[in-house]
Amino acid sequence: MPVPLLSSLAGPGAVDRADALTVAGQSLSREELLGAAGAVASRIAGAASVAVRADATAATVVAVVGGLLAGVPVVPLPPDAGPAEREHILRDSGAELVLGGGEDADVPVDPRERADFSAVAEDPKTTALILYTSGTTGAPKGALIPRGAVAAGLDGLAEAWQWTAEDTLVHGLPLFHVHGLVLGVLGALRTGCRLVHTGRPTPQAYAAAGGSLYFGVPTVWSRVVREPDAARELSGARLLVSGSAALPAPVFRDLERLTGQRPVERYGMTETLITVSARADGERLPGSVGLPLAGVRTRVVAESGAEIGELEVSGPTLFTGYLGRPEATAASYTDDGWFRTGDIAAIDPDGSHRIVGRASTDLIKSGGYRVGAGEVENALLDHPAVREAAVVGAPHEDLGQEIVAYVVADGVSEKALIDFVAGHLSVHKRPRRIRFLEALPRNAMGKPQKKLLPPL
Ligand code: MLC
Ligand code: AMP
Repeated sequence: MPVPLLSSLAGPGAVDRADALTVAGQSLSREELLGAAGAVASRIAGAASVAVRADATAATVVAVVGGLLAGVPVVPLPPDAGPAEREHILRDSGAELVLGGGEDADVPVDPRERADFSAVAEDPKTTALILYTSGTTGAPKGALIPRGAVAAGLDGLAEAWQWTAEDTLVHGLPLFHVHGLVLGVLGALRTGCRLVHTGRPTPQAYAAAGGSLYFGVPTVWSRVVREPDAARELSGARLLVSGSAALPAPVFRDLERLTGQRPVERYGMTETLITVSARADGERLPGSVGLPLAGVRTRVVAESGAEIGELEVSGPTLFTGYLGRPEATAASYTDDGWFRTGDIAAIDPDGSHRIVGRASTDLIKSGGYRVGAGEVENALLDHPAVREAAVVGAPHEDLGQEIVAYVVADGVSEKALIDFVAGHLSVHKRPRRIRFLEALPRNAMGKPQKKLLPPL
């Protein structure tokens, strides 16, 4: 029985090919994917949730689809997560098993296996994915993403981008976040288009892949335009899509100059999936993320007289809450039921949206990854030599923001502290630079004053 969420996988009329899906060089047809996922589903059926070691491999796609077939919520684990982050995610989610292609997995996943599995009846309210995402303080929270939100979000994007089975989607993004996993894998499986995952999102790999639809975070696009020969190879594509952080206007213009086409920018969050996007048949302007997707409503709550304010959203793509954190869930909604994004935005008279910043400086976006300052500060404080720590995002040409830590510490090197965080959390959460101080600036109450930190 086809799974409605993945309607193109085995439904009547689904067109198959040997390389329907290629991840880091390994290809599978849809039938092979369904068979291998069936073998996973039969092993995990009945589990409350399962974790998947989400490296960029075909095994990860098989494991995630296996979870969807079995109706078991999937918790993607960043493959480079250090012990602190991994243990937190496993304990907090209660995942009973870890699936993966490697030997350390409880349930080994082999894309060559085949088994029939009768998919569970589809209920749009049940959780498809539990995605761990950082807040300003503390450890990451598990956002519960229902099947219906994934389906609605992908259908909204398919309509806005004229995304069909005729497309070949190319990207090389990580498979543990909304961008790479929900859009970049489940989007291909729902629309029925061919998927080429390049392993890493390098300009050369994008140039060689010959796709019609390309996804990237701004750091990927700024690296592409720095390789003009690679960029020109994308001229024949139908749509170049940027998201997960603001696309700098110079990168937008360089992409247009080198490829002859304007990129499509879209906006979203783990908790809301993608809510706003430029359209394939609409205007594409630097700094604009376009219009709400079908069924999504947006509003900007501004102080009187101001044009910009916090963006709030509602609609069918929203999460159902943070796992085990009813207070945090309640705090993320207004009294009248709108989700507070924490992003500062403006809506122009023609309805197009501009994202102009974030309400809190303690949520950092580096290379498109969302990193909470508090989580990195806590990791630094776990080092025996560190007495105080304050973490900020500093503007950075390649990464958008780079993670910078100010620490008060005795006898420890910058490199040792960077490696310590890279080893405890995920590698991308490591500070890129450390500045040693005698003391952190504090107010009369003893609270650190990040605004008073010295320039780098
Ligand atoms: C470096 N490395 C280290 C290290 N320093 N390893 C251990 N210890 C250290 N101290 C290794 C890394 O493991 C990696 O290895 C290599 O060095 C390069 O790492 P890096 O320098 O951190 O990578 P970088 O080039 O900075 O990555 C750029 C990037 C990446 C763009 C490829 O940031 C990226 O993939 N971003 C995508 C984030 C994303 O998908 N966000 C979506 C969130 S969803 P190796 O072996 O791996 O090369 C969302 C919703 C929405 O936002 O709207 O989409
Ligand atoms: P995450 O939860 O990792 O998906 O990160 C969500 C955040 O990414 C949003 O709250 C925004 O701050 C940011 N973001 C995503 N897309 C865009 C975009 N196109 N422009 C600016 N910021 C974006």
